[in-house]
Amino acid sequence: MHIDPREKAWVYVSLILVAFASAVVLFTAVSANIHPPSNVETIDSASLHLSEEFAEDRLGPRITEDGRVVVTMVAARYAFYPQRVEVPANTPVTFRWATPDVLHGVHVAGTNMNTMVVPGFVSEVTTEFPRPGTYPFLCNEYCGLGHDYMWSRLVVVPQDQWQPDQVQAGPNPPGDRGQ
Ligand SMILES: [Cu+2]
Repeated sequence: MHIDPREKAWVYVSLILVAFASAVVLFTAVSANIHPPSNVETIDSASLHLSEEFAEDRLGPRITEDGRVVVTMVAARYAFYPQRVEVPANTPVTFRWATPDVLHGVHVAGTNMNTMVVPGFVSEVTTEFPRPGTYPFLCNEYCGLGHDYMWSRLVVVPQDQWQPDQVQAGPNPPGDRGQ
């Protein structure tokens, strides 16, 4: 088979580009520990409202026993609950997400907080917000007719002004808090 020498040259160029891109992905994954969020944890979507962690009165930011900031949220058609969440700036914040209905995505515009929320699974992302301010949570997976209206607020406040909604007494998930 005859291949034009110039075409052959461009085949090599594109192969080199693919090899280079793969090498960069591999290098950052190994050296800087950069990975897509990959928390595999299952949950029964149909009974979220009865679960220890995702029941309505247990959503929102909390401080765990070992001092971490954890925000439990539900993505449902068509909002993120709670609809306003306050977190401290310059502090690692772990978001834990579940959905009772369909596939959603969560993106906090202007930050690197971004994950899919898949029915049957708990999504977990840990990130830090360097700049105080108000950011929208936006849904970036089409989830139905109200998808356009699916958003809520994240308020990043300076560390010394932040108060958790709840202080967790037990291990994660919170378990029975004496009720
Ligand atoms: Cu959605």
